[in-house]
Amino acid sequence: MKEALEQIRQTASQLIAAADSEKAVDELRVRFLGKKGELTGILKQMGKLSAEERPVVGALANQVREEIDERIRARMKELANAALTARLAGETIDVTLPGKRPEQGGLHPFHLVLNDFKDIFLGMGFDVVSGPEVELDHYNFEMLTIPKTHPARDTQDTFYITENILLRTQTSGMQIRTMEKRKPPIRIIAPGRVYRSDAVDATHSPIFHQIEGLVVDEGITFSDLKGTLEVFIKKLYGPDTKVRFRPHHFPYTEPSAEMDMSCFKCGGKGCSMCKGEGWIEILGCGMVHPKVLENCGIDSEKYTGYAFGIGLERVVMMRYGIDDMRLLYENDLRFLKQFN
Ligand code: 2NM
Repeated sequence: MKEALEQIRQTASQLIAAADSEKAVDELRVRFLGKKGELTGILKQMGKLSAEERPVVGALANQVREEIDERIRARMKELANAALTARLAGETIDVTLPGKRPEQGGLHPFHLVLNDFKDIFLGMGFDVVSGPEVELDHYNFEMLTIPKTHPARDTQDTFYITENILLRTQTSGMQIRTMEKRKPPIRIIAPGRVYRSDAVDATHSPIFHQIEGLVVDEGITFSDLKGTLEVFIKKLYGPDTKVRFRPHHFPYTEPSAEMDMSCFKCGGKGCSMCKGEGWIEILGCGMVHPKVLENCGIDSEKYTGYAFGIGLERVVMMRYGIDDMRLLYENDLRFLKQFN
């Protein structure tokens, strides 16, 4: 029996050392130490031994069991370590590989131009104001003395939500609110999205952007209007740019004018950009009608003011040579990425 135990000890230690997976080691545990295992088989025959032999063989059997158990644990640990080492080697990260550059957004051409507008007017002491796109008829039309019969109120042009609520067709509601709230001197620009029921084509969109300005103080004259807007255009297009004013009509200004600038492409000689004219129409302006001032509680005997409105789309398109307005709204990244 002692020889049988020695035999088990030897076989087990050889097989355990040679086992190359945790599964194989576990199988050996069952084979040698399990309930129906080889060692248990020997112990079951202990009854046949004499009273002297029994404790000796029993002690040896325990020793062999402990030794096999110890070898199995050690081999298990070895295999687990080897597996971990292999896994870590496989998962090594090469920190010298180039990274993926994160996609970076940029400003829409509208904002590039709007930021220039803001910088120029802030530099001349103007504030920037903003307000609701869903506007009351009262602020969009009535306070500006636009009569109910005026073509601008035609439902063909204006998106009405109810009889008295509409999508603003200009930002003038903000000029009116400012005049109601603040005392002169007032110097503001109001940039924003405006709406008119136009069919979409290369130069029209039912949603577009306008920047309107307003100055009200004692002694403001048409010369102030001309000087300020000339400085503005020269800052935007360069010091050699010339301007001219043509008489026009707006219901809320008197007198009213349109301002042209010398063509930025040909300098005034005439080209395809200015259709041979040498001049490009750029904005509308005028002296705020005394009735508009009075509507807002401003004494029109003491104060005068001027106002102007300029479309953002045309300025953006001219600056970047964009020939179709729809490109500005489609948000195609291939288009937008050219500006940053
Ligand atoms: C324009 C042209 C001329 C204008 C007038 C006013 C207000 F509220 F002060 F009366 N805001 N904007 C104005 C004047 C707008 O856009 C082409």
